[in-house]
Amino acid sequence: MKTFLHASDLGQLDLALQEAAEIKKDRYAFEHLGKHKTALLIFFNNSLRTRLSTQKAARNLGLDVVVLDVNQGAWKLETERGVIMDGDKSEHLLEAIPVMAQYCDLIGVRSFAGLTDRAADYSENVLTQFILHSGRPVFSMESATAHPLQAFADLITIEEHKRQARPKVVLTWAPHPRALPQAVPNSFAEWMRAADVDLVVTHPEGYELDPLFVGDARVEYDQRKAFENADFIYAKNWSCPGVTRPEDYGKVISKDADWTVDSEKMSLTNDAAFMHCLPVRRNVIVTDDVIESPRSLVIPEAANREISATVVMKRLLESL
Ligand code: AN0
Ligand code: CP
Repeated sequence: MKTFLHASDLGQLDLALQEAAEIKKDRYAFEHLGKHKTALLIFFNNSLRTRLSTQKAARNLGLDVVVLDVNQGAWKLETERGVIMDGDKSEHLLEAIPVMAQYCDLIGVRSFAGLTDRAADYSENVLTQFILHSGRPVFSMESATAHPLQAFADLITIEEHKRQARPKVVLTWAPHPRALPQAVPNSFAEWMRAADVDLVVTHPEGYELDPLFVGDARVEYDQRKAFENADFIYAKNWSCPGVTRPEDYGKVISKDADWTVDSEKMSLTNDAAFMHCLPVRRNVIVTDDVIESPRSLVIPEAANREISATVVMKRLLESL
């Protein structure tokens, strides 16, 4: 595996899940693979879980790790080719990427969507430049359209906690005061479609996800109806994907507090587990009692980020 962006990059998901279970039992089993090798983790945006879990995963594999916060201490980077660089940006990605590649063997990139130019975001402009110009295996640590390390961790968590062979998994939009990317729901939908689950997506009209990710998954606009008999409720806010109305791309078109996940709605489910990738705004996305309930999986889900990252970097190291 040379790049990690989509579920298909891992090949057969059941084998990847088996590998994850083995690594969880003995997370240092592949410590020899990273000897005298370095992972470079580049953050264009904030992170708590990805920053910590990916470093831990790299150490599990015996890798050295270098973390770069582009916005803290590096030169401001231009990402568009052809720009006259007489503004505040001192260096272009086209030089920075091959330079950074000199000092490492693997590269992880966090670079969120700008949420103004749909075509640029959906072409994965920044991640693609790393793939083209680094000559190194590159993995997304949440890029413009996808958060595959999160979706893989979510799948591992569902596999560990499911009570039936083919659980009903509901991806529900929830309100948020600020515009957030579509990366998490995109990847979650993509990975659930690739896995053996019954996926239902629920959101207000106008929040339709890109067909590239959501495919022909069932969409139910009535959130309460979607929750009926659910085994897993996966909450997330996302901004308008601009599928039905391109002019609304990246905007907050609803803040409807009736979409907050609360215990009354959870009571419609099949005693469903609650999931969220975190960070989460309490009493906006989900009420205190639901996130604190024994059916909340948010902490085990975050713990599995170390496991998903270990499997992914193991696969990348094996490709060197
Ligand atoms: C980001 C998002 O919604 O994509 C990161 C989630 C893992 N969330 C925020 O910016 C709050
Ligand atoms: N879930 C997740 O990716 O969290 P961070 O943004 O804190 O890394």
